[in-house]
This record gives sequence, C-alpha cells and structure tokens, in this order.
Amino acid sequence: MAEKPILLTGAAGALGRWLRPRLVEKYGKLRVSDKIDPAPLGKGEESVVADISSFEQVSRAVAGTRAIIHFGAYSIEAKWETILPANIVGTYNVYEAARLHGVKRIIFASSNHAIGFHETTEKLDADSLQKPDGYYGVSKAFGENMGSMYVDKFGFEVACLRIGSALPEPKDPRHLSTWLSYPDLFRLVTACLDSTRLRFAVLYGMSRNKRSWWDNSKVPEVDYRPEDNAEDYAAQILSHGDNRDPKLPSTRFMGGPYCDIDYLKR
Ligand code: 15L
Repeated sequence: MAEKPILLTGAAGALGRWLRPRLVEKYGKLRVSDKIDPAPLGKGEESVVADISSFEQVSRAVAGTRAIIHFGAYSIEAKWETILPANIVGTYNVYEAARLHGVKRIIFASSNHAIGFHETTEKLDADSLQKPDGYYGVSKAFGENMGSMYVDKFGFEVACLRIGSALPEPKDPRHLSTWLSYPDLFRLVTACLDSTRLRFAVLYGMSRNKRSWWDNSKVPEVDYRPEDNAEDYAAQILSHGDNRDPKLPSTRFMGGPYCDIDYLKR
C-alpha cells in the first residue's frame, strides 16, 4: 500500500511555504492545508482547504494522513476573540480529528511566548514552567497541554516546538538569543518526524545561538542538530550598541515586545 501523506496545516504561511518543497523532497507526499488555497501545488503535494476552527473541515484535512505538522494558527498576539477560534478551538480540532482518524504523531508549533515572562537572565529547559506573556502565549501553552493529555490518555506522540524568532536572518538584539533559521526549522521538524522514541517532548525552536536562553539537552529522543548561529550577525546588529531600556518588560523578559502589551497600563 502506498505511504500516506504527512499533513501540514498553516501551509500558506511564511514558514509553511518555505518548508513545503523540502518536506516533499524528504518524505515524498505532503497534504497541505490552510483556510486560503495554498496553491500552486508542487509535485507530491495535495491540498485540502480547511478553516481550522471548523471540526468538520479539519477532520477532512486529517483523514488518511500519517502525521501532522500543526502550524495553522493566528501567529501573533491578538485579542481573545481572535485567538479563541484559531488557536484554542483549532488546536483541539486537530488533536481530536487525529484521534478519530488514528493519526498519532503531531508536531505542534508552540512558541517562546508560552514561556515569555521568564527573565532573560534564566536558562530554561524542557521542564521549565510555562509563563505565557499574552493570549497568544496562553493558546500555545494550551496546545502543549493538550498534547501532553493526548499522549498520556490516547498514546499519541507529540513534539511541542517553542519556536523563538523564525526568520531568514536575525534583525535585533533579542534575536541574538531567539533566532531560528529556516534550515534549522526544517532540521527540527524532521528530527521530530523521524524520532523512533518520541512520546511527549518540549523543544526550543532555536538555532545554535551563542546567547541562547534555552537548552534542549533533556530531550535526547529528538536528534536535533542546529547548524546556524545568530552570533554571525552580532557585529552588524550591535553596530550602534544595544539601546534597549533594561527596565522595560520587553528587555527583561524572554517574550520581548509581547511583554510590554498592556503591562505598562497596570
Ligand atoms: C512568535 O511566536 C510569532 O509567531 C512571531 O511573529 C514572533 O513574534 C516570534 O514569536 C518572536 O517572539 O520573535
């Protein structure tokens, strides 16, 4: 029987578009899904258009796949009414549709904003406490906890990627700690897909940054070997110094600018 495709949600987004051809090249078959048509399709791709907040539509996207890379979400801080359908209901829909269709492996795009209110002087690992820095961060913490529950109750295999700043290049002083290059993102996602020992894993989505605040060493079951380092851009980024106010939440805490939102009103 022919191998079933892997499903990528959020396939029309920047990270999805970058990953697609590389995933197809490695795994042969990819089903891409988004609420807008993620066309044009490449060789090896099939598409199911689905609004993540509709269980019926998500279920159609999930049926007949063998693993899910769940990147579909509202991807920045927003009001609760925006986060709820896309990130809370949507994430439930993906896990529950996976259970009904017998798909056990989910790679969940969490975010550094699930731990955004940790001080930048700390070093975090897989066991560090969640400390969301807004509704978006809460939704990512929720997605991690749903994953944990589906692992323990239903035997899922879930990797939660606390993605830092996934960008072609780091652009500001914070990124020297949080940057995740696109090639390293691909290495991370494929290491999770290929792991033969995955149960529940929390990994920081970061490159091999010299100034990193995070540590993935407690997750040896995922053989992630990042190759890029934000330090290569440090001289350029810091050419006019680091002019951030050390007292601002955006400087003190890992989540950066998200930590300033509403904080200063209290
Ligand atoms: C994220 O999770 C967001 O999706 C992205 O837009 C950035 O804000 C990034 O985190 C970051 O913290 O740099």
